[in-house]
Order: sequence, then structure tokens, then C-alpha cells
Amino acid sequence: MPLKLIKEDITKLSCDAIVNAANQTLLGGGGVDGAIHRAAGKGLLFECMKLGGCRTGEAKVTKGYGLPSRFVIHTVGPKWRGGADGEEEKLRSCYRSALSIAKERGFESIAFPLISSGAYGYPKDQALKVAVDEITAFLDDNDMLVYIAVCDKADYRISEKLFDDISSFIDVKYTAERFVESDRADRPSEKSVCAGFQGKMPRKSSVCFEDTAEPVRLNSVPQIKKASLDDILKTIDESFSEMLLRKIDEKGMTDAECYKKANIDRKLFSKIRSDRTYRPSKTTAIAFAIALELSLEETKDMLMKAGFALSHSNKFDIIIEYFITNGNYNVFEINEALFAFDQVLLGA
Ligand code: AR6
Repeated sequence: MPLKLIKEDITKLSCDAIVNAANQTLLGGGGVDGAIHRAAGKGLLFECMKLGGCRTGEAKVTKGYGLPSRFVIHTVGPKWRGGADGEEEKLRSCYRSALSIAKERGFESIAFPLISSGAYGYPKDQALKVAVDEITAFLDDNDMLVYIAVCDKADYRISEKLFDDISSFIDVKYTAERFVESDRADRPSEKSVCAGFQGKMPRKSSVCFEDTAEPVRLNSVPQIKKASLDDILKTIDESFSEMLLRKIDEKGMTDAECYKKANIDRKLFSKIRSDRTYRPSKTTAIAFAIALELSLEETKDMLMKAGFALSHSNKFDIIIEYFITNGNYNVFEINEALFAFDQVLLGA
């Protein structure tokens, strides 16, 4: 099951468990710890008092009391001391310990805050990277719905360089799109270009394309070899689901490798697999194109099968193009960037 980044107060989520970024006493504090204790009520504090504290990197579980979630897994993140004090390993251990408790208890859903990234001062982009790394490694072998809940967008940060790179890419593509738009506006429309031929060579067998001044004669078509025409027709007939399964085979992937890499739920994949006419959402279609590491052209082709296109007039599409052209097919990194730019995320 997938990892989802959501902008939400963790105390409002209804999961099997939410994770608390606690301190070693487990007796409450500020930040997310304070919010969880306030929302859960005194029962949580009384149970925590019996736990005898918790070491950094470890985790303990209690009931959820007044929270919508059934359980709280308390873990203690490291305080940031510059990075050379084993902080990363301790933070990784928090995620591993919490996930291992969730697995032991048979939980199906769990939500994490960005542990250590508040009062404990862990740099937010690095804290996010650790969270995503550990959770995705866990999801490789386990089925669970895992959320990372960020309540304040300002808390969430991808690396400055990536943010700047994507921002400039968006600017360039937007500008290029505007340029093309204004260029189009200056040119005669397709209709008027076609009309311009009236009286000169208006043949039934001619087709007028927007970018060509000359009409293209259909009698030039026989130059296309029959075999390739058959191939073209075959691909035109191929549905999204058929193309997906063909590409999985061509890439030598297993179904599970593909849907996990796409951050797609197994049940949804089965639905797509068993229905050749299945029409996925755009984010699902792109997630599969990313998992299959398709080129930009192939991605557009796959999207077309699902009835979608990629354009330069919206941020979401440009961000996808940025990652594909940079050969970065990590769906989680793409989602982090989409999240940072307030866009919908890939996967399901
Ligand atoms: N939902 C989701 N995320 C939240 C929420 C919320 N309701 N509230 C805060 N965050 P912090 P730490 C984010 O300081 O750095 C406590 O006093 C917050 O913006 O809660 O591990 C404990 O008792 C930040 O991104 O935890 C410890 O003494 C992230 O959760 C100490 O703070 C973690 O911030 C632990 O510090």
C-alpha cells in the first residue's frame, strides 16, 4: 500500500495509529506531543505514566483515548546537534521502531509527523528524506497505508536547490508556452490558412496542417509501408491497461515491482489488470509511467491512452516533465516536489 503525504493536523486523523514525536519522559510536552495529549485527554497521560519513559530511537504504544485514531505510538527523536552525533541513525530507528510495532499489532494504517523537525531542530528537508526512505523501505516488504502528516505547510521543505531548479524550469516552460501562444495569435488560424488555398488548389484529397503552409496531399500516403501502418493501428487500438502490461513485460518487471514503485495500491492494480478498458486518473497513469521509467514521448503516449495530455500551461505537468527529463523516476521525490508546489500527488 502506498505512502501519502498529507497536509493535516495528525490529531484529526482516523488511523489504526498515529505516531507521537515525544520526549524521553513520555509525559507530554509542546508541539505535536502537546497536541496529541490535549486531544486524547488525561487517560493517555495516565497510561504513559506507567511506561517508564522511552529511549531515543525507540517506541512504545498506548491506546488513543479521545483521539479518532485507535492507538498512539510514542517515539523519541534525536535532538539535532549538527549531524555528527548519530542523529540520522537515531531518527531512522524511530521510524523502524514505530513501524515494527505497527506490524506486530497488525495495523493497516499509520500516520507520522515529521519527527524531530520541530523543537528538536532536525533540518526539515533531511528529516523528510529520512522519513520517506524508511517508510518506503518498509513498504517494499509490507502492506500498510502510511501517511506523513504535515500540519503547517511552512514545516515542510524540500531541498532549496531542488525547489529553485523546479521553479526556474516552470518559469522557462511557462514563458515558452506564452511565447507560443502569442506567436499563434499573430499567425492566421488553421481555418484561415486553409481558406487561403481556396481557388488555388482546393482538392478533396488535401489536408491542411497548422504548421505547414502547404497542404499535404493524401496521395503521398502510400509511401508508408503496410507493416508499419499495421503497427501504428495496433498501438492505436491498444488500451491503457494493455500498454501498461506490455511495458511491464518489456521492462522485465514483476507486477508488484511496478505498482509498488508507482506508489499504487495492489487492489487498484488488480482492477486495472483485469479490465482492459479501465480509465485511470491522470495521477495514476503518470505514476505508472514513472514506475516504468518511460521517456517523455512514451509517457505522453501512455497518458493519451487514458485520455490525458501533458501541457506547459500547468505546474503539475511541468513538474512531471522536469523529473522525466532529468531521469529522476523516484515517485516519492516527485511527490515531495509536487507537495511543495501545492499540487496533487501521484499514486493512489
Ligand atoms: N500534526 C502534524 N504535525 C505537527 C502537529 C500536528 N498537530 N503539531 C506539530 N507538528 P515537534 P520534535 C509538526 O516539535 O521536533 C515536544 O515538546 C511540527 O511542525 O512536535 O520531535 C516533545 O515533548 C514539526 O514539523 O517534535 C519533545 O520535547 C513536527 O511535527 C520535543 O517537542 C515535529 O515537531 C520533540 O521535538
